[in-house]
Amino acid sequence: WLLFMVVTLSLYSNECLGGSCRKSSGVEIGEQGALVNDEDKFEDVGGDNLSSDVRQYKTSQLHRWSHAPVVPSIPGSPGEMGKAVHIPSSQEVIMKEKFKLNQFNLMASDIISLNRSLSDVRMNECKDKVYPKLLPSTSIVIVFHNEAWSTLLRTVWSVINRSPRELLKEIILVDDASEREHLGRKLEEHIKKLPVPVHLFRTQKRSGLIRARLLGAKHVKGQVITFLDAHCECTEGWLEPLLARIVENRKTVVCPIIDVISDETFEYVTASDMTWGGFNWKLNFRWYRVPQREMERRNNDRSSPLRTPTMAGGLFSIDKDYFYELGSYDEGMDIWGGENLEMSFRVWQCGGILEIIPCSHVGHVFRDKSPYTFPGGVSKIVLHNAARVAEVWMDEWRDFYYAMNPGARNVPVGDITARRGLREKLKCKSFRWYLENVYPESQMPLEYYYLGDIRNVEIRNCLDTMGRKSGENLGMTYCHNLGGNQVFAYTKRQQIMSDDNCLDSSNRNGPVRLVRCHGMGGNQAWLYDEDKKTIKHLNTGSCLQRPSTNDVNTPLLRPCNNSPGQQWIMESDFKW
Ligand code: UD2
Ligand code: MN
Repeated sequence: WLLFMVVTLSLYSNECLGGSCRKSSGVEIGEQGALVNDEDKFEDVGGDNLSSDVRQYKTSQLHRWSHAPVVPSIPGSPGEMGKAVHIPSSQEVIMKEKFKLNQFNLMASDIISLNRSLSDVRMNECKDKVYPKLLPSTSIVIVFHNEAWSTLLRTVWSVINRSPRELLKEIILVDDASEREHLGRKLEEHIKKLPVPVHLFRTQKRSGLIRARLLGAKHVKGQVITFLDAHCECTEGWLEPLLARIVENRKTVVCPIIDVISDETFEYVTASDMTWGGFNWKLNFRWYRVPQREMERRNNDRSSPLRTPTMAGGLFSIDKDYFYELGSYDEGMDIWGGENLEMSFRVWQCGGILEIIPCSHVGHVFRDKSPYTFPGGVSKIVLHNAARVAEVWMDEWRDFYYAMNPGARNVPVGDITARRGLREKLKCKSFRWYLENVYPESQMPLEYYYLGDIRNVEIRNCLDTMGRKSGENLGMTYCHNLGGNQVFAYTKRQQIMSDDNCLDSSNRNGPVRLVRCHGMGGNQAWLYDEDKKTIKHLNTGSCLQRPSTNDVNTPLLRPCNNSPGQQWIMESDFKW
């Protein structure tokens, strides 16, 4: 039994706004110490409660939403207007020490006020937009494990200061079994004094961000759930466009543009509006450039909603009822990872729409490393979560995941019958449909002849990316039969791909390189002759040949001569 201690704290609202007003004063402590068992922990609270449906918010009346910060910041303080903070070199040692606590510059963060100002980063078209006068209210759900005080509270304050009060139902904090003193009583006392209702719930033992979010979502009273990470800063006008879009179509799941708060200086840096979400064979979320196709669909209006194949995962709004209709989250996922792609595939395949709203900007502290523990081991947890995504949603394309991740087969996926049942119940479309209609630019080829290693007949070695990046040479080494760097797909478009790179050559006698796949043929088109076992480079007419000397392991192009050094076997020994 997983036991959760649920502590509701501090409901203080000084004003009665909007139609659905619930007056309360002072501090309300409810359900303190209540123990909720496994079974009803994740009960479906959306269900038939249609009173919260955003459909009732359809209106033609428009409104110019504006609001002043609840607590104005002090001009001239460090980091104001999102500027960088620099720590004097005399304090570098302690700065570096503190960095390790959260994997960001905690000292810089602590110097900046909790309600620092940010500049209005929106493009001009956005500043002129008007939104419906009637918008649903939202509850902000923020989960955290061992978050720093200043980043957590700055997230909260940025919500308070830059959201229209009538749209902000409450802020729900979920402490996922943190071990830091400041997140205990001190936090409980602090949130009581905040000018909007802030509730704090705690998981009794570490449950991971997915189950922590489910706990938070369960207590949501607003019509829309908005999830944020615990180290974010919302900018001017971030909320209205998200809510307005959901009112237009309640099955739209919307994300802001996620800007970058520097982990070194806490400078607020605007991100490009020309990137969208994709993923690679390892099932990592990745940003890629928005294709021309999507720009045309939007009539080249960069301020209009951008349909994205996947979302980063941390920052999005969703109609509360739709969240549950769609199967909330996979509670079989632990700690971190995978839930972002899971929800992305699920939204698209099951009839929803996933968008980035370019008029909404929220900053996030991106880190190079994870600061917290992964009980049971990082790779085991991440592979377990990803396998659940692959097994439930990706049909035969799950092979790419298993082929790319040596060892993934040995990680148990757990019971997935409920999630497969959900897919059935919602009559969700296939992954092929998703690739064809939502993400034709995907790194996962729609049609392919072969997936596996490519072995040279003469020296019995295999092509190997050696983990190198785009622009670097292809390698070759003994065949290990484990997949990973030795897995290639030979596609119907005549590419030989490894993840998002393709074999590429621009010289009839040159080395073969790995270059980001462009899908346009050209230097990336190869013809495999099953009888002759040759791999011919179409542009130059040369053949792929094993490296000529033993100390250089880069495969080359040479005039075709039918020698065994130019013969390749596309047959796999390994199982995925
Ligand atoms: C990204 C997402 C994050 C999540 C993750 C994949 C953004 C900006 N961030 O990674 O939201 O989708 O991908 O899972 O899109 N946390 C817990 N309990 C845990 C571990 C984490 O409560 O056991 C909290 C953590 O304190 C943070 C949130 O979950 O507030 C997200 O974790 P992260 O910041 O480490 O994830 P990030 O930004 O690397
Ligand atoms: Mn984060």
